Amino acid sequence: MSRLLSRVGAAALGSLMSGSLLVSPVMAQQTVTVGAIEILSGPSAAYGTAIKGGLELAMDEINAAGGVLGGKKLGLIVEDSAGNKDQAVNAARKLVGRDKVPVVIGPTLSNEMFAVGPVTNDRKVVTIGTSTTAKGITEIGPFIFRTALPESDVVPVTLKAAKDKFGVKTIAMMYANDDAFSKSGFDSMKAAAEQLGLTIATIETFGSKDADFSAQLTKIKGLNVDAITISALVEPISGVVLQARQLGIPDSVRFIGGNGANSPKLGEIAGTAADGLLVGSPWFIAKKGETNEKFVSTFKQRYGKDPDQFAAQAYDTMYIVAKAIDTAGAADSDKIREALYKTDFNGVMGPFTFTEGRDPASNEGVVVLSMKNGRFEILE
Ligand code: 1QQ
Repeated sequence: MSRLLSRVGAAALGSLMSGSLLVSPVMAQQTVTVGAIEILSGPSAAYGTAIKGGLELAMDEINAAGGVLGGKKLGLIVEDSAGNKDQAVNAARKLVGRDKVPVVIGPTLSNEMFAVGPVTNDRKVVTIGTSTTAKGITEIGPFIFRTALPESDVVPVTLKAAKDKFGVKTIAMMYANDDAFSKSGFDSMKAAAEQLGLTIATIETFGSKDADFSAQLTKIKGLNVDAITISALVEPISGVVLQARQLGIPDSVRFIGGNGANSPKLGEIAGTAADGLLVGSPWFIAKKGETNEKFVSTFKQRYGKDPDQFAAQAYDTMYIVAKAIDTAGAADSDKIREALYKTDFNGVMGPFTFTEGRDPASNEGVVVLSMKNGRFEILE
């Protein structure tokens, strides 16, 4: 029976690709379902929850406007990785093997993508990171794309603003040494600091699950630095920032964060202890233009809270994926790849195209945000 079914499936697929009209159970399928692997539980759940919100909002809009491929609905299965790379790989195997999704969105973390990417790339399933910013993500293979700007494109803008606007000359650097994004973001920060001629007074590491950073912070306190760079995920950053102020590192010593800090969760946990923290961002809530204003208001209406950068990137990515499927169909990965390469999309992030290396082509929209009263404000 299953053999027969798969033969029917193959025949239908063949006729689909040759463009002939054969009515079969496969053809009758009215939904094209894509997969996503996101962090929906655990300490980093704020990222994946925002991403899921952005993906689902876009999906519903796309479906309300007629769906894809002449009236098929776009569907989405979101698997929770909990920030764990083994769980993320299992989710990928399920989405690819059982659900046979034509595209995987995510996973949330670079750390997860370095485990998932080789698996999906091997299976020739197009995989698109919306938040994976470490170096080397798209080098995993030809089926791996990302809409997230790499840290190496964003961090130099942030550090330059710290130097030019606040006279930052001497810095301490901190990073989590057990997470691929955190380490890679640190490398980008260090390269940018050297390029700008900043003095690096010390480099301190910690683990993403650590709760006590007093040894590192006490040392930093004695060095009289102008700023502290930190490359980590939002939970440990919040802990570091809170403890820094408790230990008497004054507010005048700004923190400078990377993509991990670019979440409202930071303000929720650290409150005003995070005030003054600088972060570069490809998107800002008050970004002018009808597309973004509509996105922000519908997101708020639906979820009862503001979207963040992660939601915005995911929202645009769903449109980009839908367009590619609409052009290429859902059966041929190479065609989906080709269609993605031709992406020319203007969404809430602004104009978007991919480079030959499947990264975002431009970092022109990057702005620097500063925390005030636990919320991000744009730095004028
Ligand atoms: C990465 C990141 C994280 C901060 C995403 C949530 O940028 O893992 O690459």
